[in-house]
Amino acid sequence: MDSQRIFILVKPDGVERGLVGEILGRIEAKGYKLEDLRFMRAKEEVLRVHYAHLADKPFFPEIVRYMTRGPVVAAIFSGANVIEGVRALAGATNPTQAVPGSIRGDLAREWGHGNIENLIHASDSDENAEKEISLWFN
Ligand code: DGI
Repeated sequence: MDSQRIFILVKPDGVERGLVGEILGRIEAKGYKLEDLRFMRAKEEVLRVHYAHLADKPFFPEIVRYMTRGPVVAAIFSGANVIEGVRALAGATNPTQAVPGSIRGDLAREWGHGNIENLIHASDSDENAEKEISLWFN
């Protein structure tokens, strides 16, 4: 893959904890190119499309509460195999299981209230990256 794009979000916990620079910095330091950046509030109707694969899960209302409780930072990065690379930087969904060295492994943990707060969203395929870019950057 010559060049590819990925959509990422620094979630509300990342903004609250002052980790925006650290998270974007790790992706930049790896060598990926920042293409666009926006500070915003996530809208519930956008989250319903973004997380359509989770919309019927019992924890979906918690995700909406979490993702709308404060601002997020949306960004687009590009580079060869950027999706695989950024997802490796992000680490596993559950921050307890995310390996040290990854963003979630180094900077996130479980808080004991059931909801997973894991600092960053990163697209998992070319198709989803392009869909998410049009959804969030319309
Ligand atoms: O690609 P990821 O963001 O790592 O994971 P995903 O798209 O499967 O899940 C999106 C978000 O939904 C994730 O960051 C946290 C939440 N989530 C996923 N699976 C679970 C979950 N939350 C709870 N409480 N339980 C789950 O099993």
